[in-house]
Amino acid sequence: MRLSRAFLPTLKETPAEAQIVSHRLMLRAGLVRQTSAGIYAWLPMGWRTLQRVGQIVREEQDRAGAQEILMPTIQSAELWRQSGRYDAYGPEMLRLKDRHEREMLFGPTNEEMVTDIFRSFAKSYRDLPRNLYHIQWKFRDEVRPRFGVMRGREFLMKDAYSFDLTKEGAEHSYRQMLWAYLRTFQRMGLRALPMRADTGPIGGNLSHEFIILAETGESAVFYDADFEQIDWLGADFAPDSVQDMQRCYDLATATYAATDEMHDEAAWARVPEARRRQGRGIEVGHIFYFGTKYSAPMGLSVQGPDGQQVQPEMGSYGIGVSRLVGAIIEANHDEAGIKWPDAVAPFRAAVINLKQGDAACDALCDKIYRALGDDALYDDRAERAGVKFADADLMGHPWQVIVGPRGAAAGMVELKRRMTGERHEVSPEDALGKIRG
Ligand code: 5CA
Repeated sequence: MRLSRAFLPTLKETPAEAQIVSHRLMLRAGLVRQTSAGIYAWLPMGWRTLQRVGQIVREEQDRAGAQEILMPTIQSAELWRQSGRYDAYGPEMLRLKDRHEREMLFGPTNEEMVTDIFRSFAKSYRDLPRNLYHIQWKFRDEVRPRFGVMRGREFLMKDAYSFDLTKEGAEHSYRQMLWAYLRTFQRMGLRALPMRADTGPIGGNLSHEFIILAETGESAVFYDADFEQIDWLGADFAPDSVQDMQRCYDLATATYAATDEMHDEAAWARVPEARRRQGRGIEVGHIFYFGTKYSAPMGLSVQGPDGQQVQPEMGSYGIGVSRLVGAIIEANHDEAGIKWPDAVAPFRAAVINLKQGDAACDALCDKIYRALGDDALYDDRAERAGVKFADADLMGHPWQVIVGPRGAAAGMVELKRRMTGERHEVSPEDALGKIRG
């Protein structure tokens, strides 16, 4: 994309309403625009990143055997009456009426709807196990929407739902998702720690939150320092092995790590004092095992191998896709702006033309830009070099290809790595090779 024609509205001033750095940078770099309290429009730069984050989530869900569907945002109150949650949910639920005065709601989560869909098709134990997921907008009328997309009212969530014949089967599904989550966050350049968590309005008695340690995080956490050192997906973990999935789960449960709601003083006292860590974190994912909490009241049952009807054991697994964009920035920035990890960057590289109108500079920039195609943002504006550098640093492209008249005459460019600040003079071919990885 050519910057001179792009819709990438950056701000010079720091917006006063933004309290945390990721929110400030998302507004300044033109990723989002607030349209109502806790509701955001995603502008080209933000939308590209949101899609990349969503795509990594999708690939890892598919790899773990979950199947993608798309359920609607609007649901009928009737379904929620069947589970008993319509009245229990409270003012966080946005309730609506259609023209026939039928009660509807904007979905805050989809346990009821997916159970309804599944019960209309699943008849026998051969229809199990299954895991269905979607990536869809949710609405929760949060009391205090804040920190931009971190705690929004409308937000994008990946939610998966597993159906198993037995408790053991359900526990296996839970471990598969725990493993998939560790992979998902690692691919985004994040270190997310699975911590024992409260189940809240989703219910059940087994649950882990995936926490990225950050001072600005909304969750208070307690953990054994050893927990941070675990190489979750280290070289000795074979991908997709059942034993390793179990080991990963055992690691997550053996070492003390809990959110404040689940904090257990007695267990905490057994952690050697020097290893006790107390901090804050951002919850980017949350997984639940809740047995028959929805299948029982909603009448979902299948015929078991012995001919008896069985109520499937269920779990649900959420990832805050839009929250992750904020969390990634919170973990990767400096005073100048965002430092996108390669896997989620809106553009892999900025091509910075230091002398627009200089024949050699224009020709070399065009060549590099054409070679990179959609991966590059070409700064072809008639702006000063300082402005271009500042914008590239703010927007955080992993690579900057800087083309000036002296280099262009010698057929060389400068290549800057945003994450480390390293700069090297290289040939255009070498630059392209590095950027393409
Ligand atoms: N049905 C379950 C799992 S699918 C569920 O809804 N879980 S949840 O309530 O924990 O939400 C899942 C994830 O969505 C959270 O871990 C968090 O990352 C994200 N999330 C929750 N509320 C918000 C919000 N107000 N703004 C942004 N992201 C949110």
